[in-house]
Amino acid sequence: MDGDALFLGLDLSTQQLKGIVIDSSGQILLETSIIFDSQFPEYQTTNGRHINGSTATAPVLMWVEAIGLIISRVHDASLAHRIRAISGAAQQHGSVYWSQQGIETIGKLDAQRSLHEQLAGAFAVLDSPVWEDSSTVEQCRRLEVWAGGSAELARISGSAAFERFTGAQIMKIKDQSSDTWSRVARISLVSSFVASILSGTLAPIDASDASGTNLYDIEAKQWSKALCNAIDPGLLEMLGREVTMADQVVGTLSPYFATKYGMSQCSVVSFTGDNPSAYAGFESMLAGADQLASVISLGTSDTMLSPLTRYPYSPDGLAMDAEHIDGHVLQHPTVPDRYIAMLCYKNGSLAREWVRDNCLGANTSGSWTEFNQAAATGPLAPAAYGFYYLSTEILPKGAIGVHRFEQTASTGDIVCPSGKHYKRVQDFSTTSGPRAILESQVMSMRLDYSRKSTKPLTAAIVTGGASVNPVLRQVVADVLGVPVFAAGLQGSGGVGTLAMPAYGAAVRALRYLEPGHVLDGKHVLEQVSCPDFDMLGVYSEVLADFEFLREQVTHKFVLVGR
Ligand code: XUL
Repeated sequence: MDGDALFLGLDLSTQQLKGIVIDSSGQILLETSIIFDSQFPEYQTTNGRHINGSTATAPVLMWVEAIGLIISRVHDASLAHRIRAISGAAQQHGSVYWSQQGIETIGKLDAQRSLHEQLAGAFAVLDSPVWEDSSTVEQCRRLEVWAGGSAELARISGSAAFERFTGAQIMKIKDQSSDTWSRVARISLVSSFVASILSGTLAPIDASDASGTNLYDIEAKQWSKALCNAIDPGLLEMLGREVTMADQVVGTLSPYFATKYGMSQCSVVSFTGDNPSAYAGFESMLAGADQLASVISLGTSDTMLSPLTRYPYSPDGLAMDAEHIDGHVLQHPTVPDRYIAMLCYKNGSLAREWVRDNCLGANTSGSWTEFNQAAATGPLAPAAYGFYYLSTEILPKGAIGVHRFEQTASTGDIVCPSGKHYKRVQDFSTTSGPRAILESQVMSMRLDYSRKSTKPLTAAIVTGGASVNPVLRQVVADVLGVPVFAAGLQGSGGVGTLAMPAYGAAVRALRYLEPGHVLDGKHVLEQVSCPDFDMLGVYSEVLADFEFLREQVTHKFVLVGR
């Protein structure tokens, strides 16, 4: 391989666009981030999006500006001319609505003018629905009726109807305005939208990210014609009939970027969702780890990704528990006959931050150090449990509000399966908030994993911004009862620092040009926590009570805030 060759991986997440440039040994030459709120105050986003009740959107032109800016940063670092392939990741489920003018414009952009100025009229919808949106309850119900029920929709698409999934988002756009809908020429996911801007042509959606739409027939490996047609007879064409895999090329860099930044018309390899990109990234770095470990990503949302070697909902697959179809099954991004079980929790880092800011008591500065000091105690369970659903939760579906329970002698009005009594409290009597949120978040993962997979968990690899928190890592080890690993690069300042959706994408770009290329062992997978089996014993004993209490706060829309 050309020793000069470099590879760019991007990740357009909720709050930022990240770019990582690697060489062919996997070393990082540049890591740069554009934080939407601070870089583009004119779009007035909070944490990268606009929240209006249950509606969550992001300005598509802000994303366009960010794409231009990140490539200019690679250029400013004098690396752009050496890039041979680009791939990327993006938040799952969000949708971008192209106008006919947009399709015509992206291939013939003028390198003298800015991207967003030329693409101002390129979108029929300027505020793209994003994964945090939960305003499509009604559309979800219709989709399930069309599919023949929620279990049947899960069998087809890997998931029951979820508010944030793209199918329901598209239905809402159509329901809201026939005028807007008439101007929609094509629809991209956020991942294929970024690939489209870079390649100057409408990039196909990849199968793994298509699994987050409720419209993709995972076993048939094509869009469900019946579901797409039920929404609109033109929808199949709007989505682009063909889907691709995340290791396939979807185009070459558009002349706009090549001319403006002195780049070669290098390959653009398919973009995919952030979770599948991270998952595939770990697999390619750590041969065989996929068969052993689940990947737990601790970020704006927390996700747990576990390997599946067969599609669980096929008639010859595992019996589907119709009561527990809350999680998701995704097509593996690069291996056609493999799948991923995904559990997604919306109230991840933002909820942890809320507890840090609100639950440490007076005379504290609200720092992570103080949060960790308060959290680094032994198990709080069974003495108390805390559920912090600041925005409508995905898992358990529809849960909202802050709910705290404390054990009482025998006077509490809630009697759990173990016979222990609990009462709801407005606030804990001590500063238990930090410990309670970490425990309850990870106990939820343990509970939901047991409903999704028959395989015992053997190890967890943690990634994402919050995965550097040692107390959280230890809670993961103790509640799940498995060793916890984090990945990094030698000399990069420690494990747990690898931004995997973007890094995984850079590796896919590298591997596209040199299939089977083995990264030369500079990666480290280090055990960062070891389970304490006494603590594990406590959590195992209280799991049924935890499940019972979580049931109490699901679909009960009471906000017990501070
Ligand atoms: C996954 C999900 C989130 C987003 C975050 O289903 O909705 O994890 O992908 O970017």
